[in-house]
Amino acid sequence: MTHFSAFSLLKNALTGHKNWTEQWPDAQPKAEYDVIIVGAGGHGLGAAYYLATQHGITNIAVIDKGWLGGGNTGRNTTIIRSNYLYDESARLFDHSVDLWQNLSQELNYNVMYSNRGVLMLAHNVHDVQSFKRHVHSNRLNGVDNRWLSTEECKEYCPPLNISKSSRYPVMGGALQERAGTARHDAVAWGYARGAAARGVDVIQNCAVQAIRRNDDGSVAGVDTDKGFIKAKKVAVSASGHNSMVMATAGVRLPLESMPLQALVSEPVKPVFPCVVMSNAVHAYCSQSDKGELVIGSGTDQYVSYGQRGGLPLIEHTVSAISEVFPIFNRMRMLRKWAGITDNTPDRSPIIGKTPVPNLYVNCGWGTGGFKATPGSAHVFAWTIAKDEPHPINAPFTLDRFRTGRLIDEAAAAAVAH
Ligand code: FAD
Ligand code: PYC
Repeated sequence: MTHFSAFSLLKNALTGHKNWTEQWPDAQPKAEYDVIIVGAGGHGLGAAYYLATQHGITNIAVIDKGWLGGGNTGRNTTIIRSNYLYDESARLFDHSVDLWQNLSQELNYNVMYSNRGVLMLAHNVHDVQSFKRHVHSNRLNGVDNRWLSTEECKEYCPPLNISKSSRYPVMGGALQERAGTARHDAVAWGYARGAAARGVDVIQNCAVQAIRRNDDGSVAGVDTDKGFIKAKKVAVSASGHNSMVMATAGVRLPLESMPLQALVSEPVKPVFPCVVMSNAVHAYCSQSDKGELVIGSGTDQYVSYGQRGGLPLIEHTVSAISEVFPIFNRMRMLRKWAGITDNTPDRSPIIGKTPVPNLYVNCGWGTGGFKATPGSAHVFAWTIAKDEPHPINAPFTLDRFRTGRLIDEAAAAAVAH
């Protein structure tokens, strides 16, 4: 594996970039693995990476029905933050924000993490009370978050419309300065490259059709397009399709799958220095390093596996953006897309063991799992390796929907769903 450095960049530039080696081999399945991970998104690839680097387990296959990073990891709008309300979530998401800080160095791969700050706007008294509650709760948990007045919001984000006569005037906002964005594809590629270099097989274009169980009920392996593959342990991280994959093992998940759309504008010079989210008018915006405005809002309000989404929601989103940032009124939109999000009733993920011995699941990230990729992958790897949850993911059980110990983060999820 090439080690990326200023020297290797220079050397390859001088030879016309013709001698770079492949970043990961196109692996074909072996007959048997210690661990099979279903889904080569950031969470699945990251879990394989941490299993290899932190637990010494390298006989692993990460299997994807499409190309790696082609699910929600490559479709999301890359917002990273940890300003969630409850202690359990603050620990999980802030663990991730901590890992984001040095992820490029860890992977020797530039994931372009940029802590440009995420500002969440308040437009009514309820928003003000709710965000102030989040600010206080976050600070008690050691998570940075502070309240900005309307004028301070404008100072932080100059394109913001703070006119008092607008339909939903800005009444202030909660700012997390350590929050920001990263390059989504690079996260999948960096983890894939790091895992493959340690012996992990990344197998693309191979759908898992069913999880097979032994007579004693434990996991036997997976049936795939390329035949049966035996495994001591199977871990499912197949966003959008987790309930279907897990149902083949007889495990019912409390998930509703819905399309979440996003769109980007034509590229323009740097004009938007941070990330702004407005839950009340249903829109959020940042600017990519290419110059495109990256825009989104809530999920389509119906259950679907169609990775397209409907136009009414896009129309609603751009009208909300025009309201909050009138200077973008005449921008042209270049493209839009959707991903399928798996949503739990309490809008928190499920990471842990399942009723089936040696079967693990990491799902229910809804509209907000990209930010959690390193932290979730790290604790998921621990859970798989030790057959017990890491203290950080211990509360995020499947069982909580039976016991009632829910972690209701609907407000902090911020994106309506
Ligand atoms: P994925 O990246 O979806 O990977 C799962 C993989 O499983 C896929 O590659 C899929 O092909 C594979 N798979 C499925 N079924 C099978 C099968 N039967 N066999 C083999 N493979 C299978 N989160 C944030 O934190 N911030 C954001 O700004 C943000 N914006 C978003 C915007 C949009 C438009 C969308 C759709 C999502 C957004 N999210 C955001 C959510 C975030 O993208 C996801 O929660 C996160 O990427 C999930 O990662 P993952 O690795 O679990 O899943
Ligand atoms: O979870 O912050 C988030 C988010 C932003 C856009 C989609 N999800």
